Amino acid sequence: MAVEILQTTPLPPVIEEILQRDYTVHRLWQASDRNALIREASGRVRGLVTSGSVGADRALIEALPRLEIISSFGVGYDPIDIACAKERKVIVTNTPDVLTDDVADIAMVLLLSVMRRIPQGDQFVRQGQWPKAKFPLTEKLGGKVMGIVGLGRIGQAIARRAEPFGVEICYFGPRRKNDLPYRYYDNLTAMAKDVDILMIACPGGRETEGIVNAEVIAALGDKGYVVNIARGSVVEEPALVKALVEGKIAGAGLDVFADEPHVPEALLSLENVVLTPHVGSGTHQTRRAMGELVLQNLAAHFGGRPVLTRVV
Ligand code: 8YV
Repeated sequence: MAVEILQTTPLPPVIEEILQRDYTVHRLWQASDRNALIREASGRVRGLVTSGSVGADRALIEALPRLEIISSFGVGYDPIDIACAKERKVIVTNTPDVLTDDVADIAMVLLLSVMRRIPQGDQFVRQGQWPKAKFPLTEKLGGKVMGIVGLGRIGQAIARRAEPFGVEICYFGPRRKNDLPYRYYDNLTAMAKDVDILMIACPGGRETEGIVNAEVIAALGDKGYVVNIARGSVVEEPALVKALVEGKIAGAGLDVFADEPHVPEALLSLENVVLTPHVGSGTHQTRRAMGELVLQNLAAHFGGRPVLTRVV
């Protein structure tokens, strides 16, 4: 008898194929009656496959009495109730490392796009304005100071990319990292005052909720840029939108939002923002690698071996 898995969200097709071949899979997002599906399968489901966007709340975890493992697609696990998983002795795994480079790439792309006004340049050419007018000058990246909020794997990968552009790096986080050569701040407002770019790369969740608040944004000032590739929850979004609308900061590159897939209406008409639909890890290669890790964690657990990338 194949192990029964509850799956909350689709995965890349090659991964789906293997999942369906090796397990009996209940596809929650396709169920016309979610609760009925959970009730019917709850006594048999031993694995939950979810993502860093969908997660698993207490109600779902508690509805599955035989649950042993939550294998999540994504590095962030903020929408998974970790406390509940611990109480229930459910293993939680995520997909770190394999997506670090792509997310760091998107961070640099967003930063350069907003500073160099790439979307506007593209429109300028397409709309036939080039023969008639000169494209306005933009902002140089080299020589700027970047303050990274959260110097974890992704933050460090961004630092490694930014340095060769001539960017000076400093960081804010819960603790100083003595093995890294960058200046540390234990106060986010103080760092925002000293930098040109606030690069948000920390985990989401309660500990970082709203830490980039109105005070931090004001400290960054009207020459400052915000880039967020982490979670919308880290930023007080209304304060950021207000600062952008009023020109209190220079611009923002945003891949994540408070209420995805909904983006604040006010941002849509602004010239000083570049918006992407949470695609940091969104390449064929990386999504496949993430999916493989989801499968490997499940296979390890149900094969009686330690999982590869355990959160708790
Ligand atoms: C994924 C992410 O797109 O890894 C994360 O935490 O936010 C992204 O890589 C997401 O988890 C999948 O929905």
